[in-house]
Amino acid sequence: MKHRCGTVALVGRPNTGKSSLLNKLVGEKLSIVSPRPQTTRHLVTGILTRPECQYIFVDAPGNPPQLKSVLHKSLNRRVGEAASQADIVLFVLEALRFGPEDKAALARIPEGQRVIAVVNKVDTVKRAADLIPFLERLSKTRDFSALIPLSARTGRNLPELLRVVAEALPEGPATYPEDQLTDKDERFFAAEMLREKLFLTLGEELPYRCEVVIDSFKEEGRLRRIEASILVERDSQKAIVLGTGGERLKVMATAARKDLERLFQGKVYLGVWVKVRRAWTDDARVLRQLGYE
Ligand SMILES: Nc1nc2c(ncn2[C@@H]2O[C@H](COP(=O)(O)OP(=O)(O)OP(=O)(O)O)[C@@H](O)[C@H]2O)c(=O)[nH]1
Ligand SMILES: [Mg+2]
Repeated sequence: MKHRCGTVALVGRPNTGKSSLLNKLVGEKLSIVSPRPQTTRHLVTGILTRPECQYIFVDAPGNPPQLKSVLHKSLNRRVGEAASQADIVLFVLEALRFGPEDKAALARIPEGQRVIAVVNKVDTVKRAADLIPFLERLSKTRDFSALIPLSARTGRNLPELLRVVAEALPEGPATYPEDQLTDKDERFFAAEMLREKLFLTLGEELPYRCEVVIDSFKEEGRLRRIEASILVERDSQKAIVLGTGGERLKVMATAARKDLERLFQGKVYLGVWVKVRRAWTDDARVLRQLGYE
């Protein structure tokens, strides 16, 4: 059998489980996950190397349902790029749910691109018989290469997905060394793990008003010394992120540090500040500094 290698983009409306799926496929928590929509803001690459195939998965942000800010427009553009550049696209949706936001996300995948419908969260389906008519209706909405019901949570049917994807990838040697998991650097993960805690801890709109920047990242022997800032848009938001006596920030920073120690397999010092940066989600200059185009 010939060796295969290629890129596989994960797209879909927010909250369908794209990041969870990427993590489960590569066996490492690379992409942050939360119960809230629009958690992912970057293209996160996760590489799975098998003897016969190297899969380069690219987890994309969920297509924002409304383009309310410069940030949203930038995210949407990135999803489009990821979808058009990939060898194959996984359109991720939730079992028994195919609504207007899913349709809009599907419509943004360029015509002619090969698409597999990944029907995630089948562990939530109570009556298995309901799935068949759903898959039938779904199959009429686009010429999918395959429809695969699975669960990123339990791992059910993931081997089938890998088999079908491998068949669709071009023949060729591996692009990355076999032990490489991602193309993102440690700074990126430091910012993301902290941002995840904001999504898991803060209520309402606040996580969407926050961004994390890494001010410095130093390796001192086996210790990684990281200084980070959380950007918010208003003083009142800063007070909420800090919590009484800075207690909330401390809990979030500790949780992020533990994730990073696991990921980096070494000791981490994580110092975090909160700074007010007005209207950063609409400030093209600030967004560029943050790594969005
Ligand atoms: N029951 C169940 N829940 C799942 C499954 N996969 C993901 N979830 C949950 O769905 C929620 C959203 O998961 P994410 O992986 O962050 O979804 P996403 O598509 O990356 O979301 P965005 O980045 O916002 O577009 C989280 O609460 C996950 O735990 C699954 O297979 N079964
Ligand atoms: Mg995500």
